[in-house]
Amino acid sequence: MAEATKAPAKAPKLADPMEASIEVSTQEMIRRAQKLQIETVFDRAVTMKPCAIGMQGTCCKNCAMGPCRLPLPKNGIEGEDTRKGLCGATANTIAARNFIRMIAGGAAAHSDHGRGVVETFLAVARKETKDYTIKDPAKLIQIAPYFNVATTIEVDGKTLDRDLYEIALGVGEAAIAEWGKSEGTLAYLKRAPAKLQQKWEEQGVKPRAIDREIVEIMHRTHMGVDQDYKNLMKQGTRASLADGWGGAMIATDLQDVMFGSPSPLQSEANLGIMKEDHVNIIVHGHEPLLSEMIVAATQSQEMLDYAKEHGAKGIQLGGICCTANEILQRHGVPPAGNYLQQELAIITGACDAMVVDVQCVFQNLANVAKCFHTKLITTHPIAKMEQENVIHIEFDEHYAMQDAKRIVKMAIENFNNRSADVMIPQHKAKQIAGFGVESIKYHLGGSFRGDYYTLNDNIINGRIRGIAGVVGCNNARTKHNEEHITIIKELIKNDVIVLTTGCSAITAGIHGLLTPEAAAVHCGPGLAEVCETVGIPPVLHLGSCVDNSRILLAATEVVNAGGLGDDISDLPAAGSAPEWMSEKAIAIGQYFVASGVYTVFGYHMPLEGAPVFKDHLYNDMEKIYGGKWDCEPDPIKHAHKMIAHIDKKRKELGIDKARERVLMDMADRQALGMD
Ligand code: BF8
Repeated sequence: MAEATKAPAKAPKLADPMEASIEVSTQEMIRRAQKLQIETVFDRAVTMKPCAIGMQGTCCKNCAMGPCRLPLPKNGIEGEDTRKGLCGATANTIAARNFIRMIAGGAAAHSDHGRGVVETFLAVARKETKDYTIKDPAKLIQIAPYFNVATTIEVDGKTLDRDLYEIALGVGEAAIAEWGKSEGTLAYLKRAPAKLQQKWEEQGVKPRAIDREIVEIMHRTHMGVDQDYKNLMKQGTRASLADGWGGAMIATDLQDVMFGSPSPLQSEANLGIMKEDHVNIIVHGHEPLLSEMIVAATQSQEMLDYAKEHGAKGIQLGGICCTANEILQRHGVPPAGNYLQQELAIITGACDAMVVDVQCVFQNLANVAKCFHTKLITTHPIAKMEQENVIHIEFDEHYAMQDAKRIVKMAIENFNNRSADVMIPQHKAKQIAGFGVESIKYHLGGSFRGDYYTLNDNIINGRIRGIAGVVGCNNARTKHNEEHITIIKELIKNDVIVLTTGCSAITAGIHGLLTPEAAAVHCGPGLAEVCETVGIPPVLHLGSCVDNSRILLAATEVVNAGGLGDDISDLPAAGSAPEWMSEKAIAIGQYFVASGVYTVFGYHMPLEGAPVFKDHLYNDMEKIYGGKWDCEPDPIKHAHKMIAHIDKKRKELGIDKARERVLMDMADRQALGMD
């Protein structure tokens, strides 16, 4: 082509920082990236639109006769739905296959993480590693009976405590069998309310072994196997329960046993936690096995001296995604950001090393790291990157501290190689994190009964209208953080206490909602009064995404404490994942639904192309398990759908009038100038 006729090179489309995020440091870093001509996920979201048929959930690529695409006709379907793939698969079959394959992906991710935790736990029990130990023996003793492991022994007619490491070995061996045992059902199902266990039994969805349920999804969704969306969903449900009440719950518990159960502690959140005059190490991903050691290494005198020798004032450790939540809840290490801020941490120019393990890690980190001095280090044998600038240091739990020190040293030695101007956004917020089933009991428990009685009492008397779990990711197709924050604020304004995990929890921290002081500013009068009395934030950080199991157990404690029905589905409670994006979110959503929780997702659900299957999830599920799916992208409407559900449950429990009385009392008191 002659030079003159060449079309002028088009400038790439760039994200508008103000449209991309509500969060100021994120906006600042997007602007800096664009100035430096470094592409981020926010720009890619502008240039690449999602596939319209995939969005509807009705593209089948499970065999080479396809991909078969079954979009919904523009004017909907009149009469019989005649759409089918080459094999005859209906839109319902295709959407259900795709949906439960997402569950398989999510359940596999959480559960494989859990398997790694159990393997390390076994190494501890067998005393093969000296770097980890048993930090919470009480939790070990608490969970042992579920695995049929005795915690005492009889000697000469006397009952004695059994050796902790013997108990640990028994628990570890029984726990690892949960992935592949050939008989029975998962041990932790017994922790659920009896009525819920009964429902699972009747439906035939009690998971047998974790791996088996995931493999069976892959089999059933293979070309030409299960062609009944209801039957496919049964398996999806079974695999999701194998995640929530299986792999994820075991991961949480054994992490607590090895690293300590969290209790409330103070920290900070956002990119502003990075320090120009410190060596900045960012750990990112999901597994706390290595990051626990990195925390210890960065606090060692040897490493601090080494950092000073290199001219740094100290070492600042920060986290991204759920690795951040793990080390936050146990050590107070501040998160530097959530999922969509991972590239931005490097764009500060001050990230001396980013250490990643598994899940939610952008491959583009390697391209961004190339523009700076940042060492990008992969550590897990199942998660490497093809780019040449990425360093792989494989982590071995038997040499955990040695590996951690090697990584920290590498970061320190990189401190003086900073190539670009450092620009760390000066925004961070204070937060209280580290809540769990036990600490909720402690803070909100009755002084006499020592259980969830006071929490229940406050729900029954209406000061707390209900409980919401707000969890999950960010998604570059929605405005970063906006849905999370709008929904959470609307809930607490309406006296709904919020339990949060994952990136939603990091978001709440960044926006200042994880402090007791937030109650007076954002809460309705009832919730504000409770928070003030017991000194807790209105939004409780319960950890990482595998720690959603804590929410299941907290809900069960509420049921057991009495007065609010006899199943999770009776509670004035609802779940939400406002900006979800990962397959893990779908697995979590389904185990919450199958545990009786009304669960609302934001953005969209890949179901629009299969209205009958969608109706199965949005309506039939409630008749079966008491929980159901919903989707609402508008955050205010989203929150009010949850509140309407909470109010419906209050009415069913006969406690709706109590709340009216509380509010009337409040108004009366205000009128009398008593408040
Ligand atoms: O597991 S919330 S973006 S980091 S998937 Fe990923 Fe989603 Fe964040 Fe934690 Ni959970």
